[in-house]
Amino acid sequence: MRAQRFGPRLPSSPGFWRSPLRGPWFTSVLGVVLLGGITVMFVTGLVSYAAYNPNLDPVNDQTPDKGLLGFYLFSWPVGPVWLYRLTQGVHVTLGITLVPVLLAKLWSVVPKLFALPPARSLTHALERLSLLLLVGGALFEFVTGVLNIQLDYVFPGSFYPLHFYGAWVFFAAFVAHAVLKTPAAVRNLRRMRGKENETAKEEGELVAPDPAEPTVSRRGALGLVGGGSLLLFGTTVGQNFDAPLRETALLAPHGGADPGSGPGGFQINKTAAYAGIDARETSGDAWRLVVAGRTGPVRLSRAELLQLPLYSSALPIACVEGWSTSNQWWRGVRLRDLAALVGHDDAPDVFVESLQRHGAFRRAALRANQVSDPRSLLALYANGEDLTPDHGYPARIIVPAAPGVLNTKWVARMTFGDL
Ligand SMILES: Nc1nc2c(c(=O)[nH]1)N[C@H]1C(S)=C(S)[C@@H](COP(=O)(O)O)O[C@H]1N2
Ligand SMILES: [Mo]
Repeated sequence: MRAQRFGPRLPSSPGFWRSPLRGPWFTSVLGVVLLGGITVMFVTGLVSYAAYNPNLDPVNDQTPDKGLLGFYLFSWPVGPVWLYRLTQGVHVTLGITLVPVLLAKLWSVVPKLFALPPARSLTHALERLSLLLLVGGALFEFVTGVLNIQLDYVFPGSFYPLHFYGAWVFFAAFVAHAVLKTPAAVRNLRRMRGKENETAKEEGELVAPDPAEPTVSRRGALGLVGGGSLLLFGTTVGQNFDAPLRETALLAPHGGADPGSGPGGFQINKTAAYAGIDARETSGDAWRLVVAGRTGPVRLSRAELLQLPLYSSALPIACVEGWSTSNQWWRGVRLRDLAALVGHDDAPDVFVESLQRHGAFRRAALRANQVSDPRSLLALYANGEDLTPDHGYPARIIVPAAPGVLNTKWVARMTFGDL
């Protein structure tokens, strides 16, 4: 009998989709949350890309063909010191928190993906094409982002271009979609306000023509989605802080290394063992820092570096993967003093290389504004003691407000100027 009323139960037939939850109100609430959330994701994502100094070719730039898409790039500032900690903490924490909302939103409109005929008109065809880019783009951005923070760079090196170009494709479709749909979403929410109860009648193509018995109210379903988001938030946000708060970040990858509780007791990204750093290369006899510039190169042992004026800075480490530490006390030689040592009285850009022979982050370039800042150090101590091997002994870079990836560990060579 049903088959007669609604035709065969294929996903393309409206009768196939029977959940009584689907309807303009449910979709509109989720849509409005995503409109705000994803806009913040896009802005903090672009900002994160700028923070890498991608115009310092070729070391930092993972997307050399970005062309016009790099129009907005600016020199990342050196303060406030927690700047990247904030922007990237928001990007990653919010991204994880929005996962249930995104999934619920996709679920709420899934009948539309199967609707036939594929296109009723040119406008309709364009709208569906933009929907495909929107849904595909959203899934692509969330999946690549989550894989990157959870599985430690499944696509080494290629994550940046994938996530960056994906973001632009997705956001173009998102803007088109938001412009087309926001008026209807606002109308739906206004119309349903107050009236939203189990008996409120909704109309529209999302509403199932042959609904099943409800097992949960729409508000209940929204509560479930919100509860899921809250749970993800609560088990993620702790990674923006040191122990013991960090222990609450059950979903954050904890890596292989426990940093312990001493002066080196803050999060470790790659250990010395992982990076292939041998204690023999970092010993007092073997290790020399090579500093090149207008004059030089100069070779300095750690003992000779300790003879130079030493300064302290309280700075955090903030990783692109979304975790960060609170301020640590670093002590070492100012980068601008090292620049002056090789003939640069006005600090220029610098190219930093580590002892590490393989791996994406063994070298990085810093901008003149980062080199000249008095808080930027080639650190020799952390929290009053020698750097630990895992935090970059004998010497590492530490720069205010910058992404962790620019804070090269186990530094072997610094080349000032002419990047
Ligand atoms: N040589 C080298 N330096 C490096 C890395 C690396 O893999 N190799 N990782 C970078 C990244 S991505 C981060 S977030 C910080 C982390 O520093 P930490 O391990 O001392 O917390 O180191 C940076 N410096
Ligand atoms: Mo990082």
